[in-house]
Amino acid sequence: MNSVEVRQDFPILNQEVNGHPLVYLDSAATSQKPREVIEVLKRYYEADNSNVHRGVHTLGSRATEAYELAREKVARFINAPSPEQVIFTRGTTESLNMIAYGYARIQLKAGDEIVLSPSEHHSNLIPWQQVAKVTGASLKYLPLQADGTLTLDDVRQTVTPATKIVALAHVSNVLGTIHPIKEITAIAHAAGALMVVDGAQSVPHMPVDVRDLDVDFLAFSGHKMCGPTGVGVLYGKRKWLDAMEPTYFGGEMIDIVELYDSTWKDIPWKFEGGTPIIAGAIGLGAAVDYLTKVGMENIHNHDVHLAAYAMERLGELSSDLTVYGPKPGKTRAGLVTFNLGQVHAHDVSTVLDAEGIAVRAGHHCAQPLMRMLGVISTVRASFYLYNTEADVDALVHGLSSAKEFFQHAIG
Ligand code: C6P
Repeated sequence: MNSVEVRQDFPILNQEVNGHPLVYLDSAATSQKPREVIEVLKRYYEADNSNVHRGVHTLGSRATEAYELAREKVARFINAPSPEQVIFTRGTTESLNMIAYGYARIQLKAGDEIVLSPSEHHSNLIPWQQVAKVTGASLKYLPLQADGTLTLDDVRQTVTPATKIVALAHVSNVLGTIHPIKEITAIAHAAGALMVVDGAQSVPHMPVDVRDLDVDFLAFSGHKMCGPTGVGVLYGKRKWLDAMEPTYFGGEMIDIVELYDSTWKDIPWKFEGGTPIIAGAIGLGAAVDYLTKVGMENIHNHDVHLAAYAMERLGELSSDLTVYGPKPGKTRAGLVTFNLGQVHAHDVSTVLDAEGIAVRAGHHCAQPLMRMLGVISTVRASFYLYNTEADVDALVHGLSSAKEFFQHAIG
C-alpha cells in the first residue's frame, strides 16, 4: 500500500489550513472520505433517491436494491454468516444501546454480572450502567495493566458463572490497545456469557472476522471507516437477534398492526424502524468496497508502522512528553495519546492547529480512564491509510513549537 498514492483519493486532504498543508491526524474521531464514496452518494441522490421497501416504482426498486446490496457488502466485509445479521443503525453508540435495551434489559436479572474494562468509551459503559440499574445486575471491571492491556488470567478470574455479558472495545480509542478478543470470547463462552464487542476503532483499521472471533454482537460506525456520518452497524448471532426486542417502533419494521397490539418483521428489518439510513448505508457499502480494494491487512500494517514510527519520533521529546498505552507492535493500533508536561491538551492542540495539524484533545469520552491515568485530558494523534511518515514528522515539529511556546509550564 502506498499512502502517498492513497492520499490522492481524498480530496479534502489537498488544502491548506492556517497557511500550512493540512495534516489530518484525527481519524479515530472521524475518517476522511475517498472520492469513490462521495461519488456514490452524489450519484444516488442525483439518480436513484427514493424510499425503500415501500413503493413499487422504479426508483423505489433501485434504492431498495442498492440498500440491500450494501448490507450484503458489509456482511461479507466482517464475514457474517448472512446479510440479515447486519442491521443498519446510526453508529456504534446506537448499536450498543440497542443491545443493552433490546437484549440485556430483558434477559438480565438481579445477581447477574456484566463485565467491562475501565478503559471503555462512554458508549460501551453508560448503556450497561443503565441496564444494571433497571435489572439489578451488577457491573464488574477487569483490572487494567499500567500500559492499558488486559491479562487473560485476570479475565478468567473476573468472569464467573454469574457473568451474562462481557462488553469490551476491540481497540481502545485512547490507549490504542488491541485486546485479544478471540481468547476473551472463548473465556466468556466457557462461563456461559455473551461477548459484546465495540468495534468502533477496530473494524475500520484491521480485518475483523465475526465468525473467527465467534463474538455474539459487534457494533461499529461507518464514519470512522471512510463512510458517511449517520450510519453504523449492529451485527449479532441470529439466535440473539431473534430474541432481541426492537427499540424503535413504526415504519416498515412491522408485520401486522392491530389497534391494541402489533407484530414485527424478521431480522434485520424489525430493528430498522422508520425510513432507514438509505444513502448512509449505500455510502458505507462504497466505503467497504474501497477499503477492501486497498486491503485491510495492508491498512493494519500501515497503521501499526505509523504508530511505531510516531512513538520513536516522539521519544526525541521524551523528557517532556508522557505517552500512554502499550509499546509499539502488533498489539498497538494506529494512534498515539500523550501529554506535554503540565500543558493542557487543548492548548497543545491549538498550537498544532496553527501549523495545520488536526489532533483531538480532551477526555475522548473515557472519563474513568482519564481518572486512572491521573489526568483530565490528553492529546491524541490517530492515523489512517492516507497518513504518511511526513505527517508524523510534521506532528513532531509542531510539538517542538508547542514545547518552546509553553516552556514555562513544562520546565
Ligand atoms: N470515538 C473518538 O474517540 P459513534 O460516536 O457512535 O460513532 O462512536 C462511539 C464510539 C464508541 N466506541 C469507541 C471505542 C469509540 O472510539 C467511539 C467514538 C470518537 O474520537 C468520538 S468520542
